[in-house]
Amino acid sequence: MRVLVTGGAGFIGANFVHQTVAERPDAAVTVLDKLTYAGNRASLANLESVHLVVGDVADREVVDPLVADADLVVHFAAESHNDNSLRDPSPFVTTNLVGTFTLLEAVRRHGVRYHHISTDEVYGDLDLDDPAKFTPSTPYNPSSPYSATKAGSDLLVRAWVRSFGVEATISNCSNNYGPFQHIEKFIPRQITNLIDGVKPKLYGAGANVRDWIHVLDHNRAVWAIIEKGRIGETYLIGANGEKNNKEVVELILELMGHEPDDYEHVADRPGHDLRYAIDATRLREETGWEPTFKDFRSGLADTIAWYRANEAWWRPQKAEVEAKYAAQGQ
Ligand code: NAD
Ligand code: TDX
Repeated sequence: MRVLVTGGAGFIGANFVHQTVAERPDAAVTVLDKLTYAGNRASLANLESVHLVVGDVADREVVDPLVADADLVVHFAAESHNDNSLRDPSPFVTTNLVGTFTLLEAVRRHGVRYHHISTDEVYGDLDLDDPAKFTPSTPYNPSSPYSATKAGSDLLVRAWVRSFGVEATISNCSNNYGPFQHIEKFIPRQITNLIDGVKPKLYGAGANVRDWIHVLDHNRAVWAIIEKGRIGETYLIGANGEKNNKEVVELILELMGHEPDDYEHVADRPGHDLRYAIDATRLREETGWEPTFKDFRSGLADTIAWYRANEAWWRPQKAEVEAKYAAQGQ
């Protein structure tokens, strides 16, 4: 099977490529990645069988021949960071909307199976004391330019299924953690701050809740949907991992040998979503998928060990990332 993975040099995509090469010897993997600030060639080191094409998913000339040569497209490429989308929404519109449109037109022309990677943020947020979780029928209500462009890309996929018969599935996953995550994101930012002797930075009071899932479990669910999912359907991926940000920072501090209150409160994110929570019943019932990382504490300990052992991978970006945050009081 020829698999085209877009965004395969980013966090989740690179893990997907490693898992696919290790577990599916019948898959020939090509990665299409623009290598933006978030893409890193080093995340695909030692994968000689993988063909990396450096290019833009919004560029029809690049996309068309690659899709024509594929049996399956798995679309991870995106501008993915909320804080960046508040500073400059422009690349979010181009990559997340025009990029998805360009891929959909190519899979339509060539009759190729397509899986669309999306996020729980398309549903907006939940109150802290609301017993509800997101389900596939929750109305879309995105808050940030990032989540609005992801929501728009999901709707394009649905329209291309209905109007043109494109064979597509969509998955909306909760917050991922694990190796190869860019250090602008919450968990790796705090781990690398502590390695540098800097206090973790908590937005606002730290009461916001995220539903954490290990990246390897996300990707296993993606393969389960590709193999067992129904065309045209949306599957929510989550592992019942709700924690507030303060609890996560306290756990990182404890696991790294510091006092649990040794962090700083910094300026909050404008429009900061309060809580995300996933009901993954459809995924579990239709595909039999179950998470394998059931203990957040040990998954986090492994992640901390990975960042300690792979300083050469993240060090070149640290000063620039922190300078951007400092400029906005974070
Ligand atoms: P990331 O920012 O780490 O990686 C994105 C990758 O896409 C990078 O390698 C980048 O170079 C590439 N890219 C960006 N613009 C491109 C373009 N125009 N053409 C080609 N390549 C381009 O992101 P991630 O955290 O790995 O997220 C991957 C996908 O998963 C995204 O679609 C995101 O919305 C979704 N998602 C992420 C999470 C999470 O917790 N990180 C949760 C749910 C869904
Ligand atoms: O330094 C920080 N301090 C802090 O308190 C940072 C960077 C973040 N935060 C808070 C903001 C959020 O409540 O931590 C939480 C997680 O922040 P991010 O890692 O930026 O993730 P989030 O905004 O929740 O979005 C993530 O999950 C959904 C991914 O980045 C998205 O790509 C995905 O769609």
